[in-house]
Parts: sequence; structure tokens; C-alpha cells
Amino acid sequence: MIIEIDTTSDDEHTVIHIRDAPNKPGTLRVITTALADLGLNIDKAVVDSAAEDRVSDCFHVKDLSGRKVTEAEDVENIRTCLGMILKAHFQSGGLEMARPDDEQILSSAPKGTDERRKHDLLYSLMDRYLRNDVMSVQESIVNHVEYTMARNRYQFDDFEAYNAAAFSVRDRLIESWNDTQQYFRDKSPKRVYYMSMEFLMGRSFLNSLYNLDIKPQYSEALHQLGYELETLVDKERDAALGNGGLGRLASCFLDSMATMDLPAWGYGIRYQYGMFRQTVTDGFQHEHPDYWLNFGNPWEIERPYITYPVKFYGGVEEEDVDGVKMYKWIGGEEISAVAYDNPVPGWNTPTTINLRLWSAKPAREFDLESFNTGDYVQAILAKQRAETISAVLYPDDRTYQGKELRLKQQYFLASATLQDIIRRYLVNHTTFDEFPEQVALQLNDTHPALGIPELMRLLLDEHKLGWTKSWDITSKVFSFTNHTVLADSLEKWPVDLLERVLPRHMMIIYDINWRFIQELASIVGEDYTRIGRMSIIEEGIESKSVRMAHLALVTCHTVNGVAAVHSELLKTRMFADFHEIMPEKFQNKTNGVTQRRWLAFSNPDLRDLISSKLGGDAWIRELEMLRDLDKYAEDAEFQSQWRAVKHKNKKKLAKFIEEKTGTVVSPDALFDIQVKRIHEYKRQLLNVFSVIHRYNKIKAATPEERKEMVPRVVVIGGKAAPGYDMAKRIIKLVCSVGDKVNNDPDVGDLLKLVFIPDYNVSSAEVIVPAAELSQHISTAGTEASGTSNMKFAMNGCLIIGTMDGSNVEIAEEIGKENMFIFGASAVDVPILRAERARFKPPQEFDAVVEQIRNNAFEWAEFLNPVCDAVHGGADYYLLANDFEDYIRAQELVDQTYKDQAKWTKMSIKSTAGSGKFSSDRTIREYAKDIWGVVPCRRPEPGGNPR
Ligand code: NBG
Repeated sequence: MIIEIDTTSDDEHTVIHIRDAPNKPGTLRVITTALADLGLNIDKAVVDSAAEDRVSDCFHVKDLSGRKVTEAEDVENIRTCLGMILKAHFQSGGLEMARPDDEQILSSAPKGTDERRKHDLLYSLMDRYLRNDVMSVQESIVNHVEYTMARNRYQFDDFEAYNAAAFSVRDRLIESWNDTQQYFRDKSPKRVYYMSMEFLMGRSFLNSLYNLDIKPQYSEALHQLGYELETLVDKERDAALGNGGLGRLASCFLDSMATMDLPAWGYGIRYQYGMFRQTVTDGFQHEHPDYWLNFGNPWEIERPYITYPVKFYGGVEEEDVDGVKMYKWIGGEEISAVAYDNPVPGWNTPTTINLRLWSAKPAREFDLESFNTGDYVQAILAKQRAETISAVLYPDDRTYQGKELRLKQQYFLASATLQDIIRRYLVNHTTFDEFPEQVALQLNDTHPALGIPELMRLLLDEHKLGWTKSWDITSKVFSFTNHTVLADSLEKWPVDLLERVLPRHMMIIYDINWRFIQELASIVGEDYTRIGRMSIIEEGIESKSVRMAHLALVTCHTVNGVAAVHSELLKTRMFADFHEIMPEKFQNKTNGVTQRRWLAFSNPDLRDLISSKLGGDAWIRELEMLRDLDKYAEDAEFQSQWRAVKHKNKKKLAKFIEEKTGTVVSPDALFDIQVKRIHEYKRQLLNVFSVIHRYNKIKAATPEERKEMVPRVVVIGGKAAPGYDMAKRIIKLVCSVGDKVNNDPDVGDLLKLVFIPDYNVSSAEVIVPAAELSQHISTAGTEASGTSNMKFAMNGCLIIGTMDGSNVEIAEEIGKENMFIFGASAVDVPILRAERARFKPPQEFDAVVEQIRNNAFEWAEFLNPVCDAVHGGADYYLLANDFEDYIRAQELVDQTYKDQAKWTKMSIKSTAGSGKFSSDRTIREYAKDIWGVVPCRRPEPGGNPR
């Protein structure tokens, strides 16, 4: 494209020629608007589109006072501005594209009828998609500033700019969401519903921009308005509706389901308070409420008309209907579940799926009685309490607590979700015969397992289907994932609590159990201990409880573990009794993570480097393609580019660490990271002990020896459950050791230990790309899978770890020789545990413990319980047993790091070998082996593949 500005040929006008420009719709409008914005009136325009794909236009213009523009500077300004605007327009997706029409109405309403006329009018009013060229984007942002946020369009700050931009992206998400959902309705495929008490979504802005493929336009649009996208991105609050691995997995799954065009929805709870914010002062954790909705949430769509009643308490009435005994639950308390939809766009596809979150509101029907007795205000206040049900996420991810409110939350999710699914199913069905062919329900752990008795209740009591039919349907639609190997994490609800809160459900559970026990007895005979072990009802000494995992095992057609070793443990230990009788139900589905968020978007330099070698970005959808990087693992040129990317990311993290903690760390040191929830089984303590050991070695070394040492920055981050005393003491220990080490002049840059507060999804997006070594060091047989190890490996970070969870499969893919593996195996752990009273810890381990006890890091009294837990025959997680091998592995890390060519080769091989750990692969397996759903992709808008 050429812009020529001629000030001589016309006496009265300046003549602007735009030659050889691409013939793109909307160009003329862009030019005329731009000229008007520059204060130029067009007196004459000659538009020549003789050539099909190129155009030449010519405009005769004057300035606002009616004069020809001749000053060289003004002419230059016009040329630059026009050039920029046109360039942005041509590069962007400014194409107008027709939206699909409603096929059903077109075929059912003949031309000429009123219905058809109305439809044609409605269609013509919105027959195009919103345009994505820079100008249209700016217009929509500024519109939202004024009309959505009611701010002055000349005065809005970064936060308001973020919000307006987010609303403008939301408009585009809604178009895609609507058309996807319409397409699903038309095609009516089998759908899968992912039910989870947690979705740890993180931020949406950048993710949506990338997935809708509109980031360059938004970046440019904002830049021209005086805002930087990178700055605005930080204005978004994380949606932290989850604790850790389990909730983040659910979010990665949504991304993969959307990207793979599955007819899928997520269902969860819209907590008003997400995961608490953690601050650390003087080494002590403080929890702050995360009222993330405070300033509004532009990503959600409130659906005030989609609401369902959810009941609690009350009693059950028996009815005789034509000689058949029927039950009816008369609830004592009723609240409403209101839907909030969160569009989830896929990458490089027109599909946008839905995450529907329920919010609790007072029921709309009011108790007239209290109105009449005059207690109007009290009646309203009582109703208001309904909202507490969805008020707060329980911040303990493991120990089951038996709290009534938690039970109510679980039922709230189960009930609203099943009512919604049944309503959708009944729109185009008159019987339940096809329900199992139309619906798959995945339970993310047992948290939503009350869905089982709830579906039974709805089918039996509301739809009058009878036990056999209801059970047949229920047992065909549900499947369940177990996420733990720790027995005390298994949920058990006291029978008396369930009886009180959900009396009808308790009856149904008893009925399910009674039938199961009959069947079981026919197999195992009079082995009552076995029957007792397997029963859904646990007969405790003082009270009875419902084993939710057993309820799920008995009902679901499939149960899966989340990594190969974990799934084996389920079969051989936790659920061995069940596996023996129903082996066909057991499967493995090794976890995965989305490479979009965790590599392509959060590490753009590495993405570009990888794409440059793999001939494009197809690997962002087919992660196994990364394997091809193996070829370049020893290529010196590629290695140095690879290192340069890592170094840039490390500088960014160093800055982040300084902002968050005040500690200055050198980006030239080895960055060694352990970020995850604080748990004894994850053994952050083992890490700290080795830091103390390293510190001791530095102190004992001569200046010459120090010169040979590899400088290290050890980063630990993670939240402790508020009631988990030991975890909080471990944080204190990390901070105390950090205080000592970081301020010791003998140590300098050789060693730093920092605790990063408030580890969450968005800080992980800065930390993961910068890590060189990451620690996944749980006692073998305790971590079901682990998923952050996959993110780190993808980003070329080496793993130091035990043969636990998914580390085992990572080693298979990447090669053990490219990791630092140490420690006892899962087979040995029970034996070592039994013998630990007789175990003599290595002398260096004892020395570290003694140092803490002797107040080397102060706070000895406070830290003593931490020492007690791992010393003198306690040490349930076998820190002392693994200590020597861990130190050996750490020394190997140092040695290897000195050989940068070798280290970089291992790093490249980590990325190359991580293809298996895409959640796309995991979801493909779930879809095929468990859900029986297939992709359902709507046609590309405008018929052009993106
Ligand atoms: C966690 C496991 C992890 C696993 C994730 C996701 C819970 C209850 N379990 O090992 O501890 O990676 O689930 O499956 O959060």
C-alpha cells in the first residue's frame, strides 16, 4: 500500500492518494473516519476498484477552516497516522462475517407468514458478527467505558480500561457462546457434564484474547488509546474458586474440552469468597478474605431467570398411589440456585463452552404467615441467610471435616445441576429412555456424589419412574474420579447429619446399600467382615457414617485414578475389595495440563522459539509434536537461544520476587522452585533441611571452595490450610531460615531462600516459565499425581523428585537420565515405615534438626514440634530415610548445572518429552473410554477456517 500526499496538483485541496491497498471490506469507512478524526473535510473522493483485489482511492481534502494543508510537518503527520490506522486495519480480522441463521425457524415458518417476517427482521438486525479490526475494537471499548461503566470517556484509569476491554471481549465471547450452544441444541449430541466443587480458573483476559485470536488488535487498540495491555492484564483478580491441583485440573479440562469441540459443560459453585489471600508477616501466615467479586466480574453472565429450588431438612411423607408406595420429601428450608454462566473459549476453534456456577439466593416465595404476624423484617432477614450456602470455599483440600454447611454446599451443587440437566433433556424428549445415551456425568472426586441419590430422588419421586428404571439410568450416567491416596481424605458423612439435612436422600442411600449388600452376599457368602468393609454405611462404635467413595463405587460405571501408579494403588490397596468384584469399573486417566495457558500464553518467547523449529504452532493443539525438538537438543545455536529465553524469564521472576518479598536475587543463580500447597507429605521440610545443609557447607568452605559452588535461589511458596498447625510452622521455618541465610554476608549470592506469599494461578504463570529446577519430592505413594510437575517440564525445567504420582510417567517420557530421581520406592515405603523406630538417621540429618532445636534460626520453641514430627521414630513421611539420597541428587544438580551444554540439553529434552501431559490427551481418553462423547464443531463463521 502506498500513501501519496500531493499539495500541488489541485489549487484548493490537498490530494491524498492511497494506491495498491488490499480490497478489504470496511476500508473506505476506516479512511473516511480517520480523515475526519484528523480534522479534514473530504470535498471529493475518487474510488477506483478496477482491480479485483487491490484498490486505489483518491481524496481531495481541506482542513476545518477550509484551507488546503501544505505545511510539511502537517503533511507528514497525516501520512503517519493514516498509515498506522490502515496497517492495523489490514492486519486485523476486520472482516464482516455473517452469523448462522436459525435453521429450525427457517424450515418451520414459510415466507410471508408473520412469524417469518419477525424472524427476518430480528436476523437482519444482528446478521453480522462484531468486527475485530482495531477501530471497531476501540469503539466497543469506549462504548463500554461510557455505557456499561458510566465513566467519562476522556477519563478512565487502568482498572476501568481493563474492565471496558473485558466487557468488549465478553461481547465476542457471547456471540461465540450463543452460536455454539445453538449448534449443540440443533445437533443434540450426547453431552458430558463435569461436576466439581472447585474450578481454579485464574485470569481470563489474556486467555480469551489468545483463544479468540484477537490479541494483536486489542493490544494495538489499547495502545492507541494510551493503555498498555501488559499493565491492564494485572488489574484482573484471579477467579480462585479452588484449593489446588483438583480445582486447577477441572479448569484445564474445560480448556481442553472447548478446544476439542466437545459438547461439554462444567458445573460448580459461584463462591463469593474464593481461596483466601495469604500474607506472611514475620514468617507467620495470615488469611484474608478473597472477595473477588467486589469490583464486579465482567466474565460472567447472570441468568436471573434460570433458577431452581433447593431444599433442606424437613421430612418424608408416604403416599399410596394406585397401590404403589410413593415418597415425597417435604423440605423444611428452601432456597434458590441462580445460574451464572462463564464462557470458556477453545483455541483455534469457533467453539465456546460453558461453565455454569450456582449462586444461592433466598427463595422467591415468601412465607405469608410471617408477613401477617407482622414479623416482616425478621422473615426477610431469615431468608437472607440462604446466601451463606455459596458464600465461601472451604480452604482445606484434604482433611474431611464433617461440617453441615459443607454438606449443604455439596447438595446445593448436585441438586441445581441435576434439575438443570433434566430440564434441558426434557426439551426434546418425552421419556427418560434415552437419558443415558444423551448424558454423561463426571464426578470430580466424591464432593458432588450427592448427585447420585438426588438423581434417584428426581426420577423416583418427581418423575415416578420406579426403582429398577431409575437405578438403571443412574448407574449408566455417573462416573467418578478419585484424587487421593490418603485414607483420611475420603469423605464420610455422619448418618444422623444426613438424616437431618437430607432425609429422603438418606433413605435412598440405605436402599442402594441394601440391594448392594444382597448382591455382595451372593458373591462372598457369609464373609461379614468383608461385607462390613465394603458397605456404604460404616458402623462406627458411636455412630454410623456414609462412605461417599463406596456410594460412588457401587453406582458409577467407571472409577479412575489420576496417574498410573495411583490407579494401581486404588486397585491393590484403597479399593482392593471392590476391584476384586468389579474389575471392569477401574481405569486410569493420567492427568494433564493445558499447554495453552501453561506454555504458549505464559511463556511467549519459548512458544515462538519452539514454533520456529517445528514449522508453526500446530503443536499448541497436538502437543506430542514437541518430540521433534529432540533433534535440536544438542544444537549449540538452538541451545543458546533456549538459554536466552530462560534468562529473560528469570529476570522477570527476580523482579517479581523483589516486589513481593523485598529480597534481591541474582538472575544468574540456579532457580530452584517448590510451589504447591504446604503439606507434610509433600515434604517442603525436606527441602528446607537441604537448604540448611547447603548453608552449613557454604559456611565451612574456604573462599576458593566457595568460588566453585553453584549459586542458588531456592523459592518456596504455597498456602497452609488455616487449621493446619504443622503446615503453618513449616512456613515459619522457611522464613526463619531465609532470614538468616539471606542476611549472612559470608553467603552472598551463593544461596538465597525466599518464601513467595499468596501463590496462585497468576503468580504460577510468572514462576513456572522461569524455573530451572523444580521439586516434586513427596514420599513415594502419597501424591496421587501432581500436575505442576507437568507445567514445569513443558517449560524446560528439570525435575528433582521421587518415583511418585505422575513423576513416574514423566520419567518414562523424558528419560530418567534427564531428571534427578531419588528416594525410596512406593513398594518400600510401608516396610520402611514399619521399621522407622529402629532407623538411625544420617548424622547430617540429625545435625540439621539439632541446629533448629538449638535456636540457630531463632523461634526454636515454636519450631520444635516440626522437629518432633520427623525425629525420634516419628517421621511418618520418611524424611530421614530419603535425606542422603536427596542430598546426593542435589549435588548432582550442581555438578550438571556447571556443564551448561548438558543442562540445556536436558532442559530441551524435558520439553520434548512432555507431549503426553497435555490435558487434551487426558480429555480425549475420558471422552472415548468413559463418556462416549464425540466432538461437535460448529461451522467456521463466514466459512473461512481461522
Ligand atoms: C489432588 C492430588 C494431586 C493431583 C490432583 C489432581 C486433591 C484432593 N487431590 O496429586 O493430591 O494431581 O488432585 O488430580 O486435591
